Amino acid sequence: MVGQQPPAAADDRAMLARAVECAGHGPIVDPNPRVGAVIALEGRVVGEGFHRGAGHPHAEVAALKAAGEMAAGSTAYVSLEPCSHQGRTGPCTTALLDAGVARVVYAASDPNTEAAGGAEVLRAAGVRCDHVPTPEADAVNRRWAYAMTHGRPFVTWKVAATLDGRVAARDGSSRWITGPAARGDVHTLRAEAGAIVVGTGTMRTDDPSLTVRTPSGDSLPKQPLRVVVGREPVPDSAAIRANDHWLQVFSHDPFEALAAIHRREIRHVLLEGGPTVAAAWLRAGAISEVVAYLAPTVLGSGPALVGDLGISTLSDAFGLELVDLTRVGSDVRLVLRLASPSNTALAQGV
Ligand code: AOF
Ligand code: ZN
Repeated sequence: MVGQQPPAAADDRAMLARAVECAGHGPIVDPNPRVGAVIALEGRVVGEGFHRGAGHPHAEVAALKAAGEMAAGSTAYVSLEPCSHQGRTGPCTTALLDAGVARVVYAASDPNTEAAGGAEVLRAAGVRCDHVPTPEADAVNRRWAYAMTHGRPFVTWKVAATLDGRVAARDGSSRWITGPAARGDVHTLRAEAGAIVVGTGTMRTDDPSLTVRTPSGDSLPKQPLRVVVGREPVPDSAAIRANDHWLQVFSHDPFEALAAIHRREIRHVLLEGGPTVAAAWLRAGAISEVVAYLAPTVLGSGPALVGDLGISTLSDAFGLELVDLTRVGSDVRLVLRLASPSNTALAQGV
């Protein structure tokens, strides 16, 4: 009897949770999403797979390969709707049909219009296909999905300031506001980003090299693209010139920079610009997330972490939602999300 019953939803969720776990093995920095797949026959896992990045087989294909003959009559659990397009690789719908999969359960819909529609293709071919959304499946590709939906990368603004919100002293010194633990944490942030953006102002005052290092201090093999925004020339002696993986966008329009980055199939940008760039990007609604390190020091003077936003009254303050608060060494790290820019008085007013 058991085999004739439709599988319980709890089993579907457990299999999807495993598929999402598999997805997590994929690279964080990649043009493609992280996707995992589990092939189950009579409630038993007979194959698993995940996507190793653009150009590699999709998760479904990897899992089908692992399942071999056992894929016939199986249920395929995929963390993302199977693709139905010919991209760098062939359509997963075809692979699933060719393998004789009887049922497909997927968690997240595909926001990439070029690849979406796989569920309908499978149903039209007579395969039962169920959509079971889960928060975990959405979370694993949150930034990628944003980039697909908006046609530009997801932006995290990282800032380090004193307790009174200063990012530099009056004499311009700014390099070591936070302690070593927070500075190490920044490398983890950078390692998750496909590009790091700074303004020409930061370039001139801090001369950052923007290289990403592992916790042991080695340079990361796959460095993010360094992007300088603004019309000021980058000095010949600038540290950023020491490597060729950088570019300058001669514009103050955040969306021009983001378009240039998006064209390179980069989905997540870490904005490390100074107060002027931060203000421009905030006002434009280009920032989705803020990671703020606050040091237990007070300066009393020096530039604030963000420049003038054109706000004159408290009720127009730029509202952020606190999603995490962690002590990092002797500093504090806040992670904040921005409400949709269209909901803020600020974005409407500028
Ligand atoms: C993946 N991995 O496991 C699945 C994806 O250029 P392509 O051929 O690799 O296609 C990329 C698109 O395929 C991707 O943006 C997403 O919409 C869809 N599904 N992608 O990278 C996978 N299942
Ligand atoms: Zn696919």
